Amino acid sequence: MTIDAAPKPATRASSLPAQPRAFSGIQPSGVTHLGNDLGAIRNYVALQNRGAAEGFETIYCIVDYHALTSVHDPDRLRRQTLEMAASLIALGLDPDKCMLFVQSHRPEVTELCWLLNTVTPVGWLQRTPTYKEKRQTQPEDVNHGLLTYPVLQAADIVIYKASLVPIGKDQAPHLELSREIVRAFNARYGETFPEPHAVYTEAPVVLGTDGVRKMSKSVGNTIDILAEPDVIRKQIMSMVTDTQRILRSDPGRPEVCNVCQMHRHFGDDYEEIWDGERTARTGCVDTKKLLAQRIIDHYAPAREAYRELIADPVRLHRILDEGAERIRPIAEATMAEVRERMGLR
Ligand code: AQP
Repeated sequence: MTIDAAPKPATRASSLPAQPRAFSGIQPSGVTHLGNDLGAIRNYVALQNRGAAEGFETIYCIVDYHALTSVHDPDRLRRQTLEMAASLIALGLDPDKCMLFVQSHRPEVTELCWLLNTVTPVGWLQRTPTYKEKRQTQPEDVNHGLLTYPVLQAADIVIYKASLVPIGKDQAPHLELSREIVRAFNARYGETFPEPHAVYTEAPVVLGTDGVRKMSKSVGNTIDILAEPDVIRKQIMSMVTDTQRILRSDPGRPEVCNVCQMHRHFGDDYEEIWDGERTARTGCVDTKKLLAQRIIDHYAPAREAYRELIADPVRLHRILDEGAERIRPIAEATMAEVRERMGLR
């Protein structure tokens, strides 16, 4: 686990929490892919366990308000929200150790988003890479939510005064913007929010099956870790490997082969596997088959847990409702303080 800079302890008599608090949000986007797990969810679980041992809080949120910028089918959004809750629990989140809830169940965050909008220059938002990308990928639907998306992210984090944010590297520009928004707010209204810091895994950017772009649903280059084994096998067998290795007898270059890179995360013997590639003892197909089997086996318990959880929506709703209730006091206290500081009360 890597923290991009040590969080500063609370200085003068501010209302910053004495202990660090961790927060992260994830979209209810239907598919949980390998990039989500290796890049972020593993750290959600690691921080949750550390927090439970060391006495700090960890808060995880399924960001359905954010999803509305792209998903406009209410039934789909509801279904995918439950699917994401089931996925996160199946992958190791424990509602007894962390607080897991749905963003829209704590609507105070939309008020805070509006208030933070008033300290955020519009130019900062127009420059964010995701906004520019979404303008390309959904040109018929460049809604205002896409522009203000990072402000809502900032509100998500700071309403809980979180200073540790486990994310993949693709989210770094958004987190930087959150830090700038925090600085702008604190400079205008006094020290209210801690500056959030990214927490990265050892795989902050996981490439997709094309071996070129970040693994991403919208690109369609994902490995869907909770899908049926046949689906996973097919996705992995379609992976692009070392493009210069044409013949089976050509030596491979594990350092540029995405399949070889993924082996790092599924077994201690990746150097042997790499050696087999370099000396052409093994071919790309062998290496892919092995990776597919390892990923299928690694996620088998999570797949089983997911099946059980998704078959019990009453339990999932209860967990999410309880999570939203548990964080209510933190959200309400922050909002009372912010309204006071801004002259609204
Ligand atoms: N490829 C990745 N490598 C490392 N981390 C990743 N994350 C996502 N893809 C990778 C991290 O997962 C967390 C959840 O991100 P999200 O809510 O943006 O999830 P997503 O919608 O599933 O990401 P996609 O697939 O990239 O979505 P689209 O295609 O809609 O843009 C974040 O911490 C993210 O960094």
